[in-house]
Amino acid sequence: MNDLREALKVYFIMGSPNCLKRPDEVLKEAIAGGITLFQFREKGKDALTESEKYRLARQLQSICKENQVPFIVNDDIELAIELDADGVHIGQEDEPVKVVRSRIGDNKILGVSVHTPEEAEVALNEGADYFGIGPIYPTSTKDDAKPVRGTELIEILREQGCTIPIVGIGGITSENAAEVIKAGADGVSVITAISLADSPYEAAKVLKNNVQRADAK
Ligand code: TZP
Ligand code: MG
Repeated sequence: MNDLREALKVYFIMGSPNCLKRPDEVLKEAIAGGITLFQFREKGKDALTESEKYRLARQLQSICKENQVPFIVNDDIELAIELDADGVHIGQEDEPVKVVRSRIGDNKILGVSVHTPEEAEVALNEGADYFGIGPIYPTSTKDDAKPVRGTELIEILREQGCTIPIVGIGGITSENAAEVIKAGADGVSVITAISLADSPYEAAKVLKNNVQRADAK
C-alpha cells in the first residue's frame, strides 16, 4: 500500500490524442523528469483502435518497464490482461469494481474514479486500491467530465477517516498541485500539464518538486 501511495505521487496519463510530439518521446521525457506512474488512456478524437492501439500500448509499456515505472491501462480490461499490465483504471460507467477485480486478480492495481462518498464506499468494498477524484479544476481534456468540485470530496473522505490512496485529477498544474496534496491526496494525475508542455521533461520535474514540497509540510 505504501509502495502504491509513492507510485501515485506524480501520475502521468496519456494517449496519442494528447500529444503534439510522438507519444513514446513524450513518455520518455516525462519519465526522465520523474513521473512515478503511467496510465495509457487512448481516448477522444483520432484515438487509435485495435492493432494500432495495441502496438502503441506495447511500445509505451516497454518504455515503462525499462524504467521501472508501473503501467496502468484506462478502461480496457482486455488490453490490460493481454499485456499483463500492472493494473487498470476504471470509471463509474465501466464494469462493476468487483467484476473487474475478479477478472484482473488480486495482484494488479485497480484504480476507480469516484465522485461521491457513496461511490467511494462501494468502490472500496468491492476491491479498489486507490481513488481518482476530479475534476478538481476546470479541464478541457475530457469532454464528459463532471462539474468541477475543487478538493471538497478529498477533504470529506479524509475527514471520514478514509485512508485509501487518493489522486486528484483535472486541470492540475505545477502551480495548483500543492493545494491538492494539502487537501489530503497522495498524488496528482495530469494529462496536458505534461503531454502538451514545451518540455514534458521540465514539466514533470517541476510538478514533482512541488508535490514533494507540499508533502513534506
Ligand atoms: N478525468 C477527470 S478530468 C480528466 C479525466 C481523465 C482530464 C484531465 O486532464 P488534464 O489535461 O490534466 O486536465
Ligand atoms: Mg472510463
